[in-house]
Amino acid sequence: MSKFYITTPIYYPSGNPHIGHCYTTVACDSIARYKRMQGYDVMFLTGTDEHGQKIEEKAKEKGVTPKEYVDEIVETFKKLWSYMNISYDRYIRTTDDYHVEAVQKIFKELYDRGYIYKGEYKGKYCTPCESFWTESQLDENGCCPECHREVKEASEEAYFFKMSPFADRIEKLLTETDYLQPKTRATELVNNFIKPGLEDLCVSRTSFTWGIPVTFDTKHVVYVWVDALSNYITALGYENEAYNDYDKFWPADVHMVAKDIMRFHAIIWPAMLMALDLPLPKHLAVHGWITFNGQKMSKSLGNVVDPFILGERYGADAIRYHILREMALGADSSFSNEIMINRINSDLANGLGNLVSRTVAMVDKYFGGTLPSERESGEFDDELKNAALALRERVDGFIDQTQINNALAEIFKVISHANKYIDETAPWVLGKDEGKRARLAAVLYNLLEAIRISTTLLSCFMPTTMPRIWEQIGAKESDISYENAARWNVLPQEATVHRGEIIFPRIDVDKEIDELNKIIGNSKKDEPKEDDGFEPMPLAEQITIDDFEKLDLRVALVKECEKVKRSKKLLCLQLDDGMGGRQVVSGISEWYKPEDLIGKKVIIVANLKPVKLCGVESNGMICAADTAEGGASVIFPDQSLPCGTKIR
Ligand code: ME8
Repeated sequence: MSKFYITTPIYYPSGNPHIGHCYTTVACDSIARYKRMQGYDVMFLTGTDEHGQKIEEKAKEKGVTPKEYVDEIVETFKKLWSYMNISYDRYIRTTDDYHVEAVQKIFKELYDRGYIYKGEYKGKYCTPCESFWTESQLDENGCCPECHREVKEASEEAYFFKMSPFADRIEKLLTETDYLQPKTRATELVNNFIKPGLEDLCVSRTSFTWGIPVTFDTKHVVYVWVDALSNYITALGYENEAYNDYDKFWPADVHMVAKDIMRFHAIIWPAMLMALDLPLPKHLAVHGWITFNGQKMSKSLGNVVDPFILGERYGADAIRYHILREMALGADSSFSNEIMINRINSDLANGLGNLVSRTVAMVDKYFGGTLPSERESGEFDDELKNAALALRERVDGFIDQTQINNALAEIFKVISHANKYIDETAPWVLGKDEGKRARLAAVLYNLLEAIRISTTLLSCFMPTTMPRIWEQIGAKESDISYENAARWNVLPQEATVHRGEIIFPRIDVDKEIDELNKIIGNSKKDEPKEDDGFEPMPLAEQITIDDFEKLDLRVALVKECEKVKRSKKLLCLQLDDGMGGRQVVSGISEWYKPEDLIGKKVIIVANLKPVKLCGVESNGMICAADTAEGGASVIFPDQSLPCGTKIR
């Protein structure tokens, strides 16, 4: 049997988990479930990263030991995963004895091989990120380039890991293989870290004790990232006796992480594995952040949405569905209660829920709950059947590329198709005509089959509610399988349904937002209110349609993006405009980082005369809205529009 190994990052138990942690975990869980359904022998690993100065300080503030501190939070993580129906196969804690021993052996091995040496570290240290930075890596305010908080001067005797011997291999890994998903991120890594010369990494600390001691020099503890990254192999039994799965599962098929920790997984982790002479993981899937009011949702920023509260109100599956559907690989996704509730209403209540309840109610009404075996096929049947039968292959493709939002979009296309089929075939008209009973039975049977296929695939993403639908459509356990998801006529000809409760009740948006705001403590609705004091700019002079026609607005994809040197305001973007590509310079650097834009489609004024800005040529302009605060908000069109699409 083929194997499949997928991992989430191991999370810092420095505060309770939030919806951002849920995204990676639910995404990995859905892929793990899908692979299991396909027949793979799956290992799905998650866990907690429990060492480091940050934890030591938090424990001190609370007056408990670091271990007591993490034990309590780890319980909350585990409770949340059980609540969200996360089917992990193994949970690693970096305080587990076997991991500690294995990391000590890994560190010693790297030392014995000559890749780790002793030196002195002087630099800028960011405590929340546990990262040392060089001067050139700091942001424009001299702060941490990752979290933008203050860094402090630090110096200590330390061990270093030689990175430079691996620079060429890592560059090739990022640019010539499909390790990185999406690959568009390779440029920023190569330009920011590899091209300037890979600096040796400081891999031990003496300024605190909550870490794994270096066995041959015990005043040092192992740098928390070396400790943490090793989890992906120690959890399989590498250099320890606790497990025996290394040979079977390594290399990993997918490490999934958000962009904030891409560098560690795209550069440092491969370098460690190369130094140990171990095979490299196959894919690193990097997703964006779930943002809240434009900022990354994070414990330290205090803008966390509590998944327990949301789950209790709408059910874990609705939350799973919403976050999976919203996040496109590579881009950020902004969290809004209002968008979530609207999506639950439109896709789950009106789309799927309605399809199931209408179908089951009609089988009940017209046939007393059991279909007769006579059938008469007719117009529209083949389209529905073909769409449902082609679905599995499409979903397979998107899962292999970790594009879960697209996989879900495909499933919901079939669900919409089935709802449209009800309108096209008008069963309520057939039901009035005794002579059309065989046709009516065929229509309802086709609907049951389309529901069976789509919910079978959907069950990997929404594992709790789908069995309730199967009960209603009378599907047996054996009807639900990967094989049967590409077969028709699986339900018995005389299918029997069982009417049940409404699976996804419609939510009253306004009432619910008010309730939520009371609970979560947001005083405002997500949308800015009309009386926010916003004054629109005076209207410009009138133009004719011919004037407007002179403007050529197009959709373009940001392939590469970097800051223009010597400028605080300018970004230089390489665009795919569907016409051979172009370079555009835009004054939005204060509000957007290159990684916020790479992989996204934007709207450009495509026929502007070229100009030079700070010596860099610009061929066009990125369209953005003026924000009330005097900033710019880039206009992102429908991301499925092809590059070069004209906008009128
Ligand atoms: O970085 N949106 O742990 P961490 C989307 N211990 N995903 C988010 C998110 C958000 N707002 N916030 C967190 C660490 N995540 C290290 C990892 S791995 C060897 C060590 C998710 O608790 C996302 O997957 O800060 C991100 O990569 C991870 O949580 C970081 O979690």
